Amino acid sequence: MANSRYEYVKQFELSDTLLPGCWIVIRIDGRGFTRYSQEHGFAKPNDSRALDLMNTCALDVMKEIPDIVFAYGVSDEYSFVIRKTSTLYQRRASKLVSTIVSYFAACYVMNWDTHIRSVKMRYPPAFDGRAVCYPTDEILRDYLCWRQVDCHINNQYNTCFWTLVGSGKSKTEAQNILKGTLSDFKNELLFKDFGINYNSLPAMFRKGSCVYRKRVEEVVMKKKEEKKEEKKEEEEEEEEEKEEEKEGKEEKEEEEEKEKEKEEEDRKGEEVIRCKFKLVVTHEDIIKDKFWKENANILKR
Ligand code: DGT
Ligand code: MG
Ligand code: MG
Ligand code: MG
Ligand code: MG
Repeated sequence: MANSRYEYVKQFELSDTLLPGCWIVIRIDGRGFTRYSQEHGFAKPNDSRALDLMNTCALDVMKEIPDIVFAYGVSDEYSFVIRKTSTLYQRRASKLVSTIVSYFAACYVMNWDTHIRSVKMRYPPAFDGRAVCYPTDEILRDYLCWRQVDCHINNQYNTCFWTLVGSGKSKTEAQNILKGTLSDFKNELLFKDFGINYNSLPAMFRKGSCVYRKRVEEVVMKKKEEKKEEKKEEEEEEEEEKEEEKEGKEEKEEEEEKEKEKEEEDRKGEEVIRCKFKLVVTHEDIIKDKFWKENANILKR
């Protein structure tokens, strides 16, 4: 097909290819969710239904885009980590961001009713998105630490703030009480004045949410059909050998006996251990080495 005289306009499309060999993080964030949360009566400071909804959307995104190896969510945001060697959309930032952010928003609408049953969605949600490259595993981990520390700081502050407000303090009074205070003070305030042990609050609120493929070992019964296939192959091989050797009658009897044994085994089936990678949502510490040692497969990709 001949090019039209208008094709030259393509030159105006500038490249936004992300650096090769780097981790790509796409972070999305709810637009105006301060208002969105209010309008839909989300519990303060954390609404389990709203957070579960975010997690379901993140799972949907990860099922759709297998190059995402890890996701971390807190509040109205989610960070999606795309593997270093991915060539998805030729690593074009605008393609990656727009695909993930629009799919996430669509899932948010689709999944609303199953999570937030009692409230009708009043207006469509929107999310912004950005892409950032991180050149090393260490810096990627520091990025995720940054988000989890942020989760902790905000959650601790917000828990204190809304507990004070709930106890009758005005918002200004609550703000003044918490101004410039350290973590220990806040924990003590919660414990001494309100009997709340911060560490016993739900892990989802304190740690945020991680989505990744976890290696799990499963004991399964190997199917008869599969076994039969294997046996068939074995038998065929044996037969070939035997034909070459041209055996006598005695060996034929042996053969028949073996066959009987095999049939017996087929009936019983066989227990085998299989490794699977199962998509999970967890609320755990991703700052310490422990998580990355236990889930070494995540950064290997
Ligand atoms: P933005 O992102 O610049 O468009 O503005 P916002 O309003 O989305 O602000 P952002 O993203 O910095 O902060 C998230 C807001 O969403 C914050 O005001 C708290 C609210 N939010 C997030 N999760 C919950 C929740 O579970 N319950 C309630 N009540 N509010 C939440
Ligand atoms: Mg924002
Ligand atoms: Mg927001
Ligand atoms: Mg936010
Ligand atoms: Mg198209």
